[in-house]
Amino acid sequence: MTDIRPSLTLLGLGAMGTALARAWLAAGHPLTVWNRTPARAEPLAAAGAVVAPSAAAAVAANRLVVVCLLDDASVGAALSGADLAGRDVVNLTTSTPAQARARAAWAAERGARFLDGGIMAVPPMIGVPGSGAYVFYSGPEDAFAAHRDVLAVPAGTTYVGDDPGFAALHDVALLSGMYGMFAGVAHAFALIRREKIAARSFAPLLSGWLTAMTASVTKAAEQLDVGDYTLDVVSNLAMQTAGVPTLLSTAEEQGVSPELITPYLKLMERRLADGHGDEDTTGVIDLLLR
Ligand code: FVH
Repeated sequence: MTDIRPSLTLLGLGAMGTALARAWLAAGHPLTVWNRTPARAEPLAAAGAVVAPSAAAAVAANRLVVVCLLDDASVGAALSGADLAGRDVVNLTTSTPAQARARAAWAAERGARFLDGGIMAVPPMIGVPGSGAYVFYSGPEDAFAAHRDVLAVPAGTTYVGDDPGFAALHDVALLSGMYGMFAGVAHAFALIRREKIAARSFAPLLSGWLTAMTASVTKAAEQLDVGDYTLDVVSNLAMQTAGVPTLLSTAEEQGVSPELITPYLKLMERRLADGHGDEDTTGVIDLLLR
């Protein structure tokens, strides 16, 4: 029987690149790989990958070239000697939106179509059905459509538009939201840390509360899109800001630095001082825009 699974090239065999490679190999895709340090390719050769002697040779092997390297500079270094004409380059290396746009223009000058990707997963989630792993893609829609099925093998795909910077922007926006949540979680655990409260008994209360509060994401979006930050407000900014001294005094009593939560609380106070006490906390977003 003829194998009709499309072949592809993968540059970069770090933790993520190796996980991607294993997923494509397991699904039966002929795969050519290259890595700056050749020893990292050996286990993949044993699993059926063709190991190219150079990045240029790997690029020459297939129309679809997936790149998963450390950063944008390493992408430039790896691809500098390759002929990209007629190639579809899919860059899963974490970049800023500006780097992705510049890299797309750079690839276009060399005759390639360019999709940028932002991976929302860690390596153990790759190629695992139901893990929740997915990748944001942006760039030319026809290029995405041409390779959607191959790209969907290691993780789900979410196309976010033809602007090549959008995948990176969505990726970094979600990660930023995550770190904001991690900051709140760290502060909450610090508050109980010196008491006779087991972290593992507190954890379900905290995660349950945070899960319930995620409804605020949808409401804030509605308020932003409508342009009315008083829309469906339940606990307005004036009411919420009245609780700031209690939050700060409790941190003081517990011997906990407020440094993680103070920036947000100060923005709430500024927005209130600007006369927006009847709004939701959504108005804080306007204070962040330079
Ligand atoms: N690992 C993760 O949890 C995250 C999940 C979300 C997405 N990220 C991004 O994926 C990119 C690759 O990450 P990684 O985990 O594979 O990273 P490393 O294991 O550190 O491997 C780095 C690879 O990059 C190669 N490399 C570095 N510098 C150069 C260069 N100047 N020229 C060519 N290749 C270079 C490195 O090669 P070597 O050190 O083995 O020779 C690895 O192949 C990344 O953007 C994450 O942000 C992963």
